[in-house]
Amino acid sequence: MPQTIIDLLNKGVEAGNTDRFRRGNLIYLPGRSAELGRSPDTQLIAAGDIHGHRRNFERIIAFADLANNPNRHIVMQEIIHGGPEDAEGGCLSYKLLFDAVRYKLSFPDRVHIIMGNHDTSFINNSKVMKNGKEMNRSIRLALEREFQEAGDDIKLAIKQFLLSQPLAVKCENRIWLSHSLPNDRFADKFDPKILDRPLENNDCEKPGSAYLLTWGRNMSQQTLDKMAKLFNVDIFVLGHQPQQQGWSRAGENLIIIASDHNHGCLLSIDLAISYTVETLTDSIVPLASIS
Ligand SMILES: [Mn+2]
Repeated sequence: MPQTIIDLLNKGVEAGNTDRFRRGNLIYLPGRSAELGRSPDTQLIAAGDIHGHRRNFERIIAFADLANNPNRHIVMQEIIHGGPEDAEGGCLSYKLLFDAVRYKLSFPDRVHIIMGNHDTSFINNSKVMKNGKEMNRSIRLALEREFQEAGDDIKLAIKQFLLSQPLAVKCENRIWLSHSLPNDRFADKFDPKILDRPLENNDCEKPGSAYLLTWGRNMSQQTLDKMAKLFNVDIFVLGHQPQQQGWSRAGENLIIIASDHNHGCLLSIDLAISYTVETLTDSIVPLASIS
């Protein structure tokens, strides 16, 4: 059983590295083109933070229906930390991570799981709080209880999977998706070369650029404009910052979405057309509307 999980995670690493839309640590999604085929349903389903919310994970997968939509992609993020707990209060969200990896393996070039800041905490075994609880310790204790002497090997395999994740998705129609962006104070410290080279542990530690890209909050319009210029995009779709209503417009060029509670939502993006933030807002789908 532990070896099956380790094999699964290792296959997840391999699938991420050989994803045919991956360029360095970016996923590049073309518009309607030969590469994606000529189907009119060339779409991207984008989810926000999931945090162990299995019901929403299932709704997102049901909505995407990748099996019947061969030109449709899906982006997920922040799968871990939250949801069911074991008898000692340990975080069981690794089970959902394993299922997300299985989903990736079913559609290896169309399921893209990007790095979140909770992933960076797991990678570096550092603290991260959620609802007053230190989640890194919580998930590690649960893993040790379930896997016993294989716990260290499982934790290593999880870490390697998380470190192998792409950092962002860049669409030809000038939409960018990542967990977050550097905050104002660190915008100048962000090194875009992080997008082109293999990630190392310290890239995920403050002030490493993978850390900066996943931990920023409350970016000013000036920072948003600066990052849009740097990445050569028009619109940001991010997670990370909690959204009680499921989403918000948090800048002239920014939509934040969340998928980790009953008011969560997803975005259904047509990769073949151009958007304004206003028209993209019309593409928000409440998860509660999906059976
Ligand atoms: Mn986050």
